[in-house]
Amino acid sequence: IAVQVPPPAGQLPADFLWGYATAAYQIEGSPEADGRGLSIWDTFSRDPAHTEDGKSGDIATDSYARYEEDIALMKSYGVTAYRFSLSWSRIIPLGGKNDPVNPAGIAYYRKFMKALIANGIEPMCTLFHWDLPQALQDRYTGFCSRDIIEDFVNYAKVCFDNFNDLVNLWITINEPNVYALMGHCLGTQAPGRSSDRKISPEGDSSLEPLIVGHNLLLSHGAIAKLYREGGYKLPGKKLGIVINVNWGEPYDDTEESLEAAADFMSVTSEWYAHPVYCGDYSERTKRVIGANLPKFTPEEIELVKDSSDFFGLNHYTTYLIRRPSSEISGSNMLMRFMGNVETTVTYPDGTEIGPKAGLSWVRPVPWGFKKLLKYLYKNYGKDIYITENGVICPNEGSLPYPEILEDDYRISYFRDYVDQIIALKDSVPVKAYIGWSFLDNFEWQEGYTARFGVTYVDYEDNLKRYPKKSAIYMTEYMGKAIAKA
Ligand code: PNW
Repeated sequence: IAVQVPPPAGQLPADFLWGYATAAYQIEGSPEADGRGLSIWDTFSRDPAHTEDGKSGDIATDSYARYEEDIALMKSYGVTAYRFSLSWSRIIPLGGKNDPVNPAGIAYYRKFMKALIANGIEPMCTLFHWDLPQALQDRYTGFCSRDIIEDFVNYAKVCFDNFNDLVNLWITINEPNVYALMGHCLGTQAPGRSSDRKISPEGDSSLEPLIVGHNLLLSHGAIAKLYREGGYKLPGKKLGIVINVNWGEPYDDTEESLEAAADFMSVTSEWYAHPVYCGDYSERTKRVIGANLPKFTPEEIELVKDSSDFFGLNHYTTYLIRRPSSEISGSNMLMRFMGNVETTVTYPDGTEIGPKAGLSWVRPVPWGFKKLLKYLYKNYGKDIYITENGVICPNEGSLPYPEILEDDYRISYFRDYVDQIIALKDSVPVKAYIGWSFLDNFEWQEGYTARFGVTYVDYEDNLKRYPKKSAIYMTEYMGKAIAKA
């Protein structure tokens, strides 16, 4: 494929990390290999009603078996880092602190990480990217219970003891906000609990996302304490959390819309970021969520405060925010958890915020990313690691091979977003840019219908991998943008 690559707008420092991300359940397959236990995503996605194409992650991209081929391809892309997650139920099949550790799972991930390092790729390792061991969900309803904290800390300790010599960059949790809302409010993701859709037989779970969020934060704080006090935080090593933050731009310049946008930012990101960086829920989050928001004790505030060495940011898009035209009904939980606001992509004059993409919720709005980076650095003062950023081209799901490789829309998205980092390089310290995703994969409730990869995976022909045009473009663009050591 011929690709025109213009010179980047400026230089990033030589130690800037660049690469792609994936998550265990989305790529590994091999659900029974080497003594793996069941996770809530096995259970959830094996019900065909739960995914767009009725398919589960049982096969995914078969990356558990094909890791050598995948790493070779990654190396050919010139990346310097790879963000992946560990499958908790491969390491402790039943999940808990009194359950046996699985040596085969540990051996596998050690072999895998060593292969990355041997190829010059820095492992960026996430402990929990949503695939909770099913046994813990069954035992005490997973993150609904405080019992999860000790079990999660124990799992983290097993990982630190076995992999810390190979990992400099640890991530505790991927997107606690998305896990709490999708899994315990909308019910569109595992464990599929929802007050609106009543997927779970237990029925009402209206307080659940608040409790789940709280237990995710406490788990993160306890793991950070173990990491620091347990002697794992050696020079050059870091541990943090990853939060998904989209930018909320006021719909118009009325006071009402400014307040609505602030409320949106408060409950989508501040809910998690404020405790982690400042020690408690923010006053605005307390006000917007109301009396049901759990309270931290003074000891817990100390535990979660300043518990992340960096701001791990997953960012995809920007919305226009206004107050809803009509009263939000009590059952519309998501709305309430979004700060009693309405999101739209259309300005008052009818123009749209960005071109339509292949999924309804993500449109390219690079200027929103720039505003967000400034906002996050001003509020939290931490180095920022972009741990996910990506898009799907319009029609990408239905295009045949080889046309599907011509993803110019993704190229523009990546270039425009990277250019914001370059533009801010003297004012906002961004240390890494990790795109979502290394390859097309199991996109949760969308099944295999949504292709976020820079690598096309042919699900009809033995999962063969083909670099899309964006992969080729990014290799050259980032190669030029990052200064040589
Ligand atoms: C992330 N939003 O989730 C996840 O970390 C990935 O596993 C996933 O495949 C990827 O994004 C693409 O969806 C998100 O509503 C879920 O803005 C929701 C949003 C963003 C990211």
